[in-house]
Amino acid sequence: MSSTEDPATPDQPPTKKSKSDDIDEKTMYKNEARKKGVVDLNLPEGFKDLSTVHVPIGGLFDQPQTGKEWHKYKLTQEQVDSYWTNGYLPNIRVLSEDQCDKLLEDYKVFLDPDKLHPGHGLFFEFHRNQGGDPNNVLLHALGHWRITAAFHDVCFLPAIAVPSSQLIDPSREEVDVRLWHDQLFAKPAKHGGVVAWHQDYSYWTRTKPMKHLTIHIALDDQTVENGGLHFIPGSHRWTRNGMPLPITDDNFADMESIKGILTEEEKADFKPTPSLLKKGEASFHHPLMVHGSYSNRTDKPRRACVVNYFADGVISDTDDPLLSQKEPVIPKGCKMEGQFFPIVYKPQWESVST
Ligand SMILES: O=C(O)CCC(=O)C(=O)O
Repeated sequence: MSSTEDPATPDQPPTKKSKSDDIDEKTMYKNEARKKGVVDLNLPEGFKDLSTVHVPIGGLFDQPQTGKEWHKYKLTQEQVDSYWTNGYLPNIRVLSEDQCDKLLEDYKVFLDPDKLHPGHGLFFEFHRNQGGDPNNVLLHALGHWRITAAFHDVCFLPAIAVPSSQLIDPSREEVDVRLWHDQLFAKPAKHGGVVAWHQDYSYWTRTKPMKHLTIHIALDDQTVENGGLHFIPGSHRWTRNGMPLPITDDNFADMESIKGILTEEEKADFKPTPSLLKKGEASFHHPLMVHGSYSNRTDKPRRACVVNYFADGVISDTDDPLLSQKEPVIPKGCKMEGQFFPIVYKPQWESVST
């Protein structure tokens, strides 16, 4: 561990007594899918929770030292315009093959059915098979940045944090960016499951305003055959009274479920487009972008890691726990900050001249 633990991490969650003290389990877990993924395991003595460290730990990439080094990660105006027109921006190289392999070493431990990672108790959620069908397996987890150094550092990767600052605010101002959470999505060879069509912000209305963004990083080449990520271009304009589309399948298992809530016009515009990411490439997508993926029937696994960010200034819109039942609540109306929501990039870092 480096000596670079963030000295400026005063942003502790507010400590006033919250209503959550009185919430029963039924209210806390809004759906069965979340309840199934609850992780409750004691950690080995001395196991460090890496979410207390708000700078890269080192090892995965070289942290930029000058404004010029930060600048080289910026998107062109054409890329920014394309994001706002289509709702997503695919095929941006953010990791080398070697960096992906390093992450896959950690991934293999998480996928091991016979033993748990010693830090397993730090996951916010862990679903070994989200849909429950043994013929359509989808591993889905949140919180691994707390557990391994390489996944910790992905959340601070300049190649995703700098572009996010350009894309995350609908005003198109470049803004300070914070981590919301990370995710793993893995489909095993031959019997990998689907991820049903959804908009991410349908799951995130407990935070507002909507200044959020998702980065999906392929750790294996993605194809149509192995269940690569697909988008519905333009669907980031689909809302219901200013709100996202309702969630149609908590377990991500039914690709057809969204059809029941689309208008005729939306159905006509429903044109799934594969992103065909290569290993180490990422796509950036809008919080209202409808996306999903089909099953993996190939003889190789399809693994991805996802980082979700929001703009600094986003507030909590709930007195319920935000990520799991174990962390302190951020009361409704209070700023999202503290141990689990570090700053990952500030545009002012680009002004450093030496
Ligand atoms: O891995 C998948 O196919 C789905 C991932 C996803 O929902 C996302 O990247 O937001």
